[in-house]
Amino acid sequence: MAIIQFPQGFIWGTATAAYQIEGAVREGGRGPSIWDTFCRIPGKVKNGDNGDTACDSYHRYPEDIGLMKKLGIGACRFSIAWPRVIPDGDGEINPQGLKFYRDFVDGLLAAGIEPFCTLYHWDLPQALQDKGGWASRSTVDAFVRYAETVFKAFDGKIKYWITLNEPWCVSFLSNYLGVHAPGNRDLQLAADIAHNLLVAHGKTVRRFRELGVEGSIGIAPNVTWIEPYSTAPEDIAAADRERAWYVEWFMDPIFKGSYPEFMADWFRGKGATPKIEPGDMECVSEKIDFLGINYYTGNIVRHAPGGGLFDSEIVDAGHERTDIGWPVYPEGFNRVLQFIADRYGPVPIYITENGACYNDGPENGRVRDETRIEYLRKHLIQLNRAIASGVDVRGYFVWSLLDNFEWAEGYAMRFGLTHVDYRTLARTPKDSFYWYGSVAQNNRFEV
Ligand code: JJW
Repeated sequence: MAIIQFPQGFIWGTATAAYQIEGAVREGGRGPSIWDTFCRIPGKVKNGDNGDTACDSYHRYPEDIGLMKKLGIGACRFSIAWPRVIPDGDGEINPQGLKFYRDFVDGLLAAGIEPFCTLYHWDLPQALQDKGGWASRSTVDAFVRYAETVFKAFDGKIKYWITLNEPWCVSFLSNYLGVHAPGNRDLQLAADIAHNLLVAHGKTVRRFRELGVEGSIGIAPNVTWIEPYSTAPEDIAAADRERAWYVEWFMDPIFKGSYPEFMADWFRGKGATPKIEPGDMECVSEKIDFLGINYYTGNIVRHAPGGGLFDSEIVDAGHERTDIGWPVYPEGFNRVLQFIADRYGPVPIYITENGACYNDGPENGRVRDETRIEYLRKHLIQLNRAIASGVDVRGYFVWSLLDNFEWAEGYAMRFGLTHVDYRTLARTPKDSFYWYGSVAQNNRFEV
């Protein structure tokens, strides 16, 4: 038996997001978000599901904090719903919204759990979408004002801040591929939104510094590892283009102050160059204290003239797949971390999401999700290798504490360490909950 040991002080946590777990969408003064709207467009979300109730964590958060205590984790990544704090996005501050999150954060702190707060996890106030959404610079300014409101309300209580979750999903998945809210299909719009999101991120980091807020701030992009199908130059180039769309398109501006040249050429060729204003790139590249990384899967890609966006196609390499259909590719975890460390230097990293969709349910009160334990075990082995090689990873958050609303997949896809019965809202820790709790409490595990 071998021991996989993590560094002293390594932070273990779980992650959730407001729209996916809270419910209570018309309580406490909350305003509507783009996901409330999107869920009501027929065909957009599996089974016509929506976040109206979700896991009812708005009312049941003390029980959820109890689950975190039972796990023995040191940190909780959660998100604040902008429409709860400023219901129309840029108008009056809603004191009930701030109170809800103050009670939640105080509960975490009383339980000895460090809050990691995501400011934006996809639930844009609908009123701002009605005025152009992220395509409009006025939304950028409204976001900075919302962030400042929350910084001031939680200064000294919340010391880890994430500006944006997965800007690729917010821009391209939601406004080019049309899979997520608001469901547009326009490459120029998506490129402009991707740019404005980066500007909003940079301006928020600047405001955080100007206010002298205690703690550290970062961003949490999603990354998919892309491997070339062969050593043929055209396959390597195709894989580079695919990976750049997920990784470099967002990280180069933050760490290098410019877009990756060959991708900028590609967007120019598509007539979708983002509108960059003077000073934008200096703002976007405002130094961050840490980089969040959301990793789930990897793909094998080869050159395919006319295929996809980049004359490429995904090759089915026979990897096992989770129940949502994503390949299980643990080696990609180590490789993408090496790639990021090599390209961007020694930035502190937190794995802000890693987890798997397996839809096991309870049998006689127990959920035997061995496949999730295997997924986590394999990925933590790869993470340990990345750390041993010098990548400065300081913490790891499983997606997710609870089964929850998985966006366009609705409640059909389960990522939780805890099973949620959506009829009764009863929580049942799965076998993976106990396995991960042991890892978190011992900072190591056996293989
Ligand atoms: C890509 C679907 C066609 C979430 C995607 C769909 C079709 C080309 C998990 N991360 O719920 C990526 N998640 O809220 C944040 N990460 O394309 C948290 N990425 O593409 C989790 C979904 C995702 C995706 C979902």
